[in-house]
Amino acid sequence: MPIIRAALFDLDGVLVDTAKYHYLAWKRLADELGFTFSPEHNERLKGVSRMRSLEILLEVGNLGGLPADERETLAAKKNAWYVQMLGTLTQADVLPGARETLQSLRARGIRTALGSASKNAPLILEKLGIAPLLDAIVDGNSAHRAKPDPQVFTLGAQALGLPAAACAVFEDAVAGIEAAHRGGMVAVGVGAAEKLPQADYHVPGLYALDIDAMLAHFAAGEGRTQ
Ligand code: B16
Ligand code: MG
Repeated sequence: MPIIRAALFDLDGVLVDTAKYHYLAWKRLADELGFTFSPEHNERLKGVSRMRSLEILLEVGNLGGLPADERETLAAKKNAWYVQMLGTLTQADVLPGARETLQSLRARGIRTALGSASKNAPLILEKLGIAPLLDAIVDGNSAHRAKPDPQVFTLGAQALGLPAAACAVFEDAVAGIEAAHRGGMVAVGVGAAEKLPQADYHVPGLYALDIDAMLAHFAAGEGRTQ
């Protein structure tokens, strides 16, 4: 019967859509390496760390097994293109309902935190102007174990001083839902429900979130469905 006292948010796909920029940068790298990288391939990179994303991309191009230093160079190249694209982000790029959700949660005394795999999270938050709405920020710079490992969310709960059982995680990726569950937290799937069957509660986007209905759902003991 979880009483939710904290909400932990994934970044890409939940608060902002940076997946399109990740895709353009990875595709440019694949083009340079001489193979096709499709939007379908890109789905496999969502919520996955930068180096693991590169490994998946190289598998697609049958280039697995490159030495570590070459992989580092390729990842750095992709990141430089991606960071250049982030330069165009503005406050208008916050996904619909995200800013209002953070504000409403805090107005009710529910604490908020970021739990993102991205090492670029500080830059993205600054561009979006939403860092002041987050009580704690955990990202790829402070968490080193990639989702589905729960580290990014466990550190968020710790930073807020709250037990995992009091936390709800908002995620758009299967690996993130699994991370929440492994960390002992309930998970709200953001996006198409059929893509996130393991989530304990679903919303198509934060614009559609009814906070009262969600809190009642979890307070009624409708927590973990798995
Ligand atoms: P970076 P999230 C994730 O963000 C992205 O979904 C994923 O595509 C990306 O590879 C990962 O961050 C690392 O990002 O290269 O900026 O460190 O969904 O966990 O907020
Ligand atoms: Mg995500």
